[in-house]
Amino acid sequence: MKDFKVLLINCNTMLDTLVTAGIGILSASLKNTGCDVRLFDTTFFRTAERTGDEARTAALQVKKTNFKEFGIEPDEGDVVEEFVKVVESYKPDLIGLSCIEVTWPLGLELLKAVRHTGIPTIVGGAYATFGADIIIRQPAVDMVCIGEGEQALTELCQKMRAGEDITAIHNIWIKQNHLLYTRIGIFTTSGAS
Ligand code: B12
Repeated sequence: MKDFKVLLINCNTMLDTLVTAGIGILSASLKNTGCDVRLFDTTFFRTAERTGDEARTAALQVKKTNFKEFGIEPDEGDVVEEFVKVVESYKPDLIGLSCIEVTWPLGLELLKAVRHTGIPTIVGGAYATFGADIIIRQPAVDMVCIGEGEQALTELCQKMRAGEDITAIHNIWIKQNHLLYTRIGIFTTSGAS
């Protein structure tokens, strides 16, 4: 499946430097099935007034950390512009956004910025799992993954690549032609597109 390209987005809060387990598992699973995978990571872009650690320091949760001492400073590039450049040069077959509720607004901004390309999008993670109905309403979102994603995403990619039906994959809600396909039924998406 090397000819099937997936761009994963680690939509992270600024300078929270832990790589999420979810992204790692998804990337490994996709690579095991032969997909070409790239990661766009928002961690090192200046996407907020203060870092997660600064917020936690203010809340007396952690001791102050000086990232500069470790040679870590936010990238000065604009996160949305850089993302558009990556999408336009890599030309993925699928864009997979991983986010939590606090990073969803940024993730949505990224997806909106590349909607003109027509590349299918899927959103997963803790927020997608319990806020799927909110996320799927966005015109820039085609699919939502509810719960574990490794099997769902690999099956989705295999089926997309083979041109097969993708409307009945476990854990995935999919919007197609104004209909929403879920495991519990098919719904009309009036108001969404
Ligand atoms: C470990 C953890 C942390 C760690 C490490 C975070 C990290 N970056 O790795 C620390 C302590 C640093 C942390 C910090 C925070 N956390 Co936290 N954390 C967790 C915890 C306990 C487990 C997450 C995890 O690794 N799960 C295991 C992986 C394998 O599962 P996963 O991430 O869900 O991914 C799977 C699926 O969701 C899906 N999936 C994920 N992404 C995608 C993308 C696509 C395209 C697809 C198809 C599928 C998919 O497939 C994956 C594999 O099956 C969860 C609670 C929970 N039980 O999930 C809270 C949780 C995610 N954290 C939460 C919060 C709020 C935070 C903080 C904002 C707290 C704070 N105020 O500082 C910060 C944010 C930091 C950040 N930038 O992410 C909330 C998010 C709630 C929400 N509304 O979205 C949770 C759900 C806890 C809760 N119940 O409130 N956290």
